Amino acid sequence: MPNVLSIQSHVVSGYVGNRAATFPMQYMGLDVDVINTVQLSNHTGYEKFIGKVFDSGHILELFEGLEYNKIDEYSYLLTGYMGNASNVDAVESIAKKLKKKNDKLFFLLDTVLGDYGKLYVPKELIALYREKLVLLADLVTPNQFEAELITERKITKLSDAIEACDYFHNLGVPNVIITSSLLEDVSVEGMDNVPLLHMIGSHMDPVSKTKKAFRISFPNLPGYFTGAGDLFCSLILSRLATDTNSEESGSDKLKKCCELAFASQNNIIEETMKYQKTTNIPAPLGLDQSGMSSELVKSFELKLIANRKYISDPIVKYQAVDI
Ligand code: PXL
Repeated sequence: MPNVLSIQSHVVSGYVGNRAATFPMQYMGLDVDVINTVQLSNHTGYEKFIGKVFDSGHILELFEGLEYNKIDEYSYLLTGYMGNASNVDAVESIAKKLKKKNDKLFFLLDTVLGDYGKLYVPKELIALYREKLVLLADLVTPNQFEAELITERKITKLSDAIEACDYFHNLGVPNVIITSSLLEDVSVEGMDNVPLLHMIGSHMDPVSKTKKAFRISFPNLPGYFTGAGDLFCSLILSRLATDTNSEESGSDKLKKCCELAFASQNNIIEETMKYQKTTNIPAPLGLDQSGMSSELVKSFELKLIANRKYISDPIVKYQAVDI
């Protein structure tokens, strides 16, 4: 039975970080152990948030307890929102130890830095991700903004997105998913009238170095669904962990798992949209939550539990196609 150590934030109310990720992985049958990097009343997009960012000493002491009791062997490590720079160092040390214990450990590094052009962590984390954690990762999942910050190049065309994936491959990361990007030169038949976003996935075989990439194009939905990225990571990890078809190549598996994980996320977001306040919804691009009332922010919280059936049984509306 695959087991996961998930190191992310905790919020009392709402669904970001471990609160968005733990339940889907458990629902998919994985054993999930949880370390919280922060404990806040709610996510940072609300008018106010109260709580603590845990220091790296606290994270390391929890892991020390696991080591002491020899309950520190995992098949998957998932990390997300770190809160501060020293937590990145703590996670680096934990990742190295876990890889030593299990050389097949799969590390999904969600490079949580910000979105829509706005950082929600201290800026020194950008270099720390680039220089430390990325080098240990088996899959990275930046959004467009995060990919641009880490690779230090703008992404406006499909070729830019592919180059960004190659940047990570060249650092030794076999799997890359740019979770959403605006690409001016990609259009899709039958979807001409809607603003599109594109998920770009790329797999490079670590031995043969052969590479295959794909995209999933989908409508840019109006709203600000904080936690959607955390949810996606838990879904793709669950799919990779439970897909037992060993006949497939790594790239076929990534593509198939991505299509299903994306569909689950998309189904849940579409259901969430039915509940959100219908007035005052910001435009889909260049969003800034500051100035939004807590009531409006709350209405974007993912309706994860009510829509749990889509975690295991998504309706696939948007296909992954080779690029
Ligand atoms: O989904 C990213 C995220 C995770 N954790 C916390 C956050 C956010 C985004 O706002 O505030 C605490």
